[in-house]
Amino acid sequence: MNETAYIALGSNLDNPQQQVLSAITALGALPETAIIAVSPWYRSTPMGPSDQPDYINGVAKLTTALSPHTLLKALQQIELSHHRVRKEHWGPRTLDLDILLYGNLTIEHPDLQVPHPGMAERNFVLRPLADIAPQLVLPNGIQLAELLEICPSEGIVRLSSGDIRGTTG
Ligand code: A4P
Ligand code: MG
Repeated sequence: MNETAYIALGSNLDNPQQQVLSAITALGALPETAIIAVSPWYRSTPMGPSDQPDYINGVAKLTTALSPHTLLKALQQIELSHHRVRKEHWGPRTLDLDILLYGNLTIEHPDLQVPHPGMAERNFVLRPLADIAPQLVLPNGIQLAELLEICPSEGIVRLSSGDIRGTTG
């Protein structure tokens, strides 16, 4: 059966704009999976160590027949193919792909927590998610709009589609 999944994309190394666009292409090529929507892109100041470049962040909405763990493995393969090297926690990365939501499931597994535990405090996740799913309600019954209201709004700038395609930095 197909489920709706929301994936957060983030990059702050090696031409982040190119990284996230190429990740969208890779998501669209996953088996038994189709992209339903891609949010606008945002430039955001780093959460965590501040001695790293700004991030490009966005969210993709998928429909998929892959199980949550199969989807996670597929996302990790895409990260690897974008030369992701895991070093510092919250440190810079060429590509980070997190499963925000998978249907209405709550998953508490050592390798996979859904909804993504950090999403409620991250405006660079909530804002693009709300752009493509303004009415969304989390599995615990909380509305996305409520989370967005109480989440600090500083540090992020929405890019125009021209910005994301036209820059190289
Ligand atoms: N994992 C558990 N649940 C999930 C899930 N729902 N989706 C596990 C994806 N993975 C999930 O992730 C560590 C482990 O999380 C994986 O092995 C998987 O089994 P990781 O990407 O290898 O390691 P990490 O970088 O230490 O953690 P994580 O969670 O990706 O980092 P964060 O918390 O996402 O932070 N600032 C801005 N402005 N924008 C950003 O995008 N991103 C980070 C990374 C820091 N600062 C940022 C941004
Ligand atoms: Mg991750």
